[in-house]
Amino acid sequence: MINATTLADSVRLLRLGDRATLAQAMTLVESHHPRHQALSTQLLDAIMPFTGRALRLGITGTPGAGKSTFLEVFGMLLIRRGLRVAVIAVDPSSPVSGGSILGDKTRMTQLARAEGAFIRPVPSSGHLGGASQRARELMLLCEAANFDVVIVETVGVGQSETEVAHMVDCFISLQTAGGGDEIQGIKKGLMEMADLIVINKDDGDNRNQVAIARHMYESALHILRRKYDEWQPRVLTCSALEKRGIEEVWQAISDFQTRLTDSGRLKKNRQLQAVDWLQKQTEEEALHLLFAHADFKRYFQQTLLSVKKNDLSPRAGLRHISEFIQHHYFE
Ligand SMILES: Nc1nc2c(ncn2[C@@H]2O[C@H](COP(=O)(O)OP(=O)(O)OP(=O)(O)O)[C@@H](O)[C@H]2O)c(=O)[nH]1
Ligand SMILES: [Mg+2]
Repeated sequence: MINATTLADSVRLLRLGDRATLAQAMTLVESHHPRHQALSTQLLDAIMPFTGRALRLGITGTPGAGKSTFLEVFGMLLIRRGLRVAVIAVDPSSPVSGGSILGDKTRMTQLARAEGAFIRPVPSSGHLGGASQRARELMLLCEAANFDVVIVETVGVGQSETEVAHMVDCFISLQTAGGGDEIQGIKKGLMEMADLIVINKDDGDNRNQVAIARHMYESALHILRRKYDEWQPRVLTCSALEKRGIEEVWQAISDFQTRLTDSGRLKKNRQLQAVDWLQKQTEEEALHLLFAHADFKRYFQQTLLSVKKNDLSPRAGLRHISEFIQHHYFE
């Protein structure tokens, strides 16, 4: 475990790309223990100058869309090109996807063993938000450890998807076709977040369905307002199983990166993301501090009860709580 005396050494090892140190650093940053907070902050401060060099990718898809299979093939393609690849899998143990960590061990075997790769599951910490917020810091650690491409993977449910979209440069939605999947996929919010839509399982009897889905996604994209003037999101198809279409996905990502780097958008996005992160964390922290006061918590619970019993309107309840906060903490 990293401690105050070994911190400098750990940072040095981390920068050399030592994977054991990276894993230890992640454990420290993930820790909720009050004793680890100061050290964790120190570590993140120390690595800050060495972050920002990697390409940050996000990938989302419903359970079973083929994320693990795709990342295995895609990751190995990057490795063969001499790039170091880190995968941060947010919330793979959620009840929805059910036990995928085991699945990943069997599906990302090659990548898991590759010299230049690092795979890290981020277990759901009770509420989805927590896990994906931490993922941002894990991503920075990977950058300091000299990874060229950092991929944050998330299951396509709930807010974790939005949060991941807001911590990466390029956000990829991995889809499947048939059985109404494309209707599911054309959820407005997701379509507007995605920079690339990749329809997987373009093989066997499925190919016709994939062609139809591709057309639907393309039509939908043309109706929607673009996220960036300089980039029209693309729809690609691939078969992770048969290892086809994967190069084309990498090519599209590279085009995206070039386009947004040239326009200066990539840099601007990262600045905005950092500020947004601080804003959200501050709000969370403020709430946390407030509820840490036993007297506030008690008053809050009492007010809830009064509202429940109809003794108080919700509006009046809010005013009482607000006055309590004003009176106790700001006067
Ligand atoms: N036919 C076909 N099957 C695929 C393809 N890619 C993945 N699969 C299969 O789809 C199933 C789910 O694949 P995974 O890679 O585990 O999917 P996932 O998105 O990681 O799923 P979760 O981890 O549960 O969210 C497996 O049985 C894969 O073999 C593909 O390109 N073609
Ligand atoms: Mg998986």
